[in-house]
Amino acid sequence: MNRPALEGLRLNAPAYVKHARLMAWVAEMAALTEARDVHWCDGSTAEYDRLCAQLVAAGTFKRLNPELRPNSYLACSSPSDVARVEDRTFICSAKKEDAGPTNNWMEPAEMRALLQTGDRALFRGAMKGRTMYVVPFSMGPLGSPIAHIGVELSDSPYVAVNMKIMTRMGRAVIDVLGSDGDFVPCMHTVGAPLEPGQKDVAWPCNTTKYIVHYPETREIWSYGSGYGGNALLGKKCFALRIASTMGRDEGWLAEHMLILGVESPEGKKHHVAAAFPSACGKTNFAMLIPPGGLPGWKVTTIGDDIAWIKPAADGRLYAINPEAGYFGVAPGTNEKTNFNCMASLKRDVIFTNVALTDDGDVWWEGMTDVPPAQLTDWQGKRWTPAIAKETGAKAAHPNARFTVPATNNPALDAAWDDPAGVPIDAIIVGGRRSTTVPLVTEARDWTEGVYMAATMGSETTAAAAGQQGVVRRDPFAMLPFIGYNMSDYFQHWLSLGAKLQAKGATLPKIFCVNWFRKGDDGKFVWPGYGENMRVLKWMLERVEGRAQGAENVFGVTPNYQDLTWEGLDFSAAQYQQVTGVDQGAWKAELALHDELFKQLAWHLPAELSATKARIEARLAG
Ligand code: SAT
Ligand code: MN
Repeated sequence: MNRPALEGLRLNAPAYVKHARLMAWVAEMAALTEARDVHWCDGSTAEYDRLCAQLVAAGTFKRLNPELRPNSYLACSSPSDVARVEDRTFICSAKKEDAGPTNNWMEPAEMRALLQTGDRALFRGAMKGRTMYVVPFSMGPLGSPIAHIGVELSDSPYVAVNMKIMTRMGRAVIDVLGSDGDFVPCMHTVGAPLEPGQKDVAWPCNTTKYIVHYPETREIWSYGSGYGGNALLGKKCFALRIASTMGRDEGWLAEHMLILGVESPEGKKHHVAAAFPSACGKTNFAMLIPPGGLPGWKVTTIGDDIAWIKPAADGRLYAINPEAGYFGVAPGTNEKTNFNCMASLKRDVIFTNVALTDDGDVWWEGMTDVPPAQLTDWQGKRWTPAIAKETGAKAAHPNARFTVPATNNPALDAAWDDPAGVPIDAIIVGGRRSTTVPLVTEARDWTEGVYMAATMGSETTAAAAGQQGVVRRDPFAMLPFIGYNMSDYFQHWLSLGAKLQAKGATLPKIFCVNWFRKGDDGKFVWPGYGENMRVLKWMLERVEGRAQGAENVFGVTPNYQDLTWEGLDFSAAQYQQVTGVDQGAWKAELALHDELFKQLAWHLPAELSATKARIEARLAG
């Protein structure tokens, strides 16, 4: 299509847009969705401020008291739209086995008919009465060889402003795309068309939801939700589901991992990546402040949620954080649990589903020991501690979130947006387990580490719709985020490790952690948060070959005296409670690994079954 023809469709493309394929796609999508008009986001602060003011006028945003929380807003969603919807998330590969048994799958043509091509396709007319925002974004430093570009088309201005914080977004991305650069098309609608004269609601969405990925053509189509990972398509949909398939094809890894830097008192710097499921403390671990008993140690943040890890010419694995902001869980965050996070949240924040105080600030469960005398809860109702006691009503939704630029973080690592990434020395995996899994175990080799990650279990949290607190297998914390067959993903990890080892490279050591063991009183035994530095220190000393540990059935765990205890009152008996390996519990655990391996039997790497057999033999002996 030439420019005059495109303009006929009121495409409104700025003169700096030179990409015919992009313009044609935008025109096609505007026609399909019958959007009222099209706005190309330039990513400027002026545009951000304008959109935020528009969201305030629409009732989606409340501007917070500028004296208490400058440049910050609160959005409260529909109570039906508060978390990722895993049962509505689909991987539509051509072949069902490529999506694998852990993903929902539908024949691509069938899904396209439903969303796009059929007479009653959901996207047809879905943006009536609304503006379609064109949101060009880069995952990773702009123009970096590791980065990839996406363009999200969305009828949600809430999405546009969140994407401004979470990614490198706007005109600069269009410039990098040039006239024919590659981009991942990300189509999003809240699925709430407006008829002429119809009044909008504060949080438009639809009870029907589809979060759809076509891995072969690298496309994302999301319908019906305006919340988090369902709608900010650069995050889980692109940077994990689509990127994991790119990584499989191109020899790299897209992982649900935080990345941190650790400097020892001697000034030696290491980098660690860690996979924990959603709402299991990735943001806290990435911003950890070492306790006073460990003077001279310093932790800095590279990323808090996603790592793209690629082998470099020297054979080592380098990681970048593809994001530019944090979309973290608010409840439980306070100056004791995460001081750096609270400092990051002092200004420039979009809060979603936290409570509003009477003086125009925010509050959530756990922010202060003493709650405010009264406030407005996330559903707009009056809330007092007495009401909460009586009805159990939460002031903030348990999956309430903040969106904040990474540059607000006082502990931001100097290399956080280095296009080359940082070399990874250790990889940690861990779930939320009240029992069974020890505080820390080091894998004896890469394969045993992959086994630990593959069989990891975790109790479910409020980050996803559905029942909470039930243990499920969550391999590599990627169960909801893997874009292809899980067994093939395990094989990809094993093959990549073998390939690098064959080149003589030193692979990162792999560790499995569990901060969440509970005592008979139902309380966490391990203090967690900053005290996790003690475990981190041991891991890095192991990397350097200077710390001791004891072999257990599936790896190496430190003895009590192998950790540093200065400044913490934690007895050997308590230590036994968080590290003990209970034979009966492990027999039951291995039965669950069995179940997982049965589910994943197709293409399951033989090395994993062999590792399991070795653990079973050790357990029996
Ligand atoms: O809503 S998100 O998917 O971005 C958050 C999470 O579940 O990790
Ligand atoms: Mn996450």
